[in-house]
Amino acid sequence: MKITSAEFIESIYDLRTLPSSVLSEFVFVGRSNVGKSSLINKICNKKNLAKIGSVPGKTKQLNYFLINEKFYLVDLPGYGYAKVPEQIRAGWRKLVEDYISERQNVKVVFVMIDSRNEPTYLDELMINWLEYYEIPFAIVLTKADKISANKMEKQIYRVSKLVKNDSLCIDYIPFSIFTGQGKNEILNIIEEYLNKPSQKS
Ligand SMILES: Nc1nc2c(ncn2[C@@H]2O[C@H](COP(=O)(O)OP(=O)(O)O)[C@@H](O)[C@H]2O)c(=O)[nH]1
Ligand SMILES: [Mg+2]
Repeated sequence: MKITSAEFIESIYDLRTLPSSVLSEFVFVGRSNVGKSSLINKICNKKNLAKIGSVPGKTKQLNYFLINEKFYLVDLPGYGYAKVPEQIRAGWRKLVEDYISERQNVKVVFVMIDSRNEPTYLDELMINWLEYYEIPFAIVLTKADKISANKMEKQIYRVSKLVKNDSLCIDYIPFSIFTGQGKNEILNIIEEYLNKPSQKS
């Protein structure tokens, strides 16, 4: 799969205003600062498509990017930032769970976890939701350039313990914007799932 065109379409604050669900969606989720925007820019070969390092925890919209005029990448709001008040966090949970449970055209969710950090309760909750709603997912271990291969293996083992339904977990993908590691794996998954029927349809 080669990405030949990528454009920002819109930010969604209310699920009632989502674009029509004709096109497939590939979704990126993870805590604030995990590297979601950086990954989207990297796989699209565009420096400023998604904004890097904007105030963590404050972005509660879903960002839609149209790729090759054929499918969407969806950047879900980040979660688990310590300073976010409980009320906002509850809003996040509702928005994300409603999206995950109701959206018909989601093909794969990429759950992003920092290679260096212990997975959080919200990472686990996310994986539980995906298993409950039977949505295929892949786990991306971000900032792989910051740790050794040995530590990465340990991190994958640690993260794998959150997964109960191995048949839904497509892969564990170490990823780095600096080395490009993991980029082809992600593009291959998108290519493979693009024309598969969604679990819910
Ligand atoms: N070393 C390293 N830093 C990264 C990588 N990806 C993202 N970052 C940095 O992590 C910070 C947060 O990235 P961002 O993409 O804004 O995260 P988001 O909040 O999940 O969208 C920024 O300072 C990035 O430069 C990576 O692969 N390696
Ligand atoms: Mg971001």
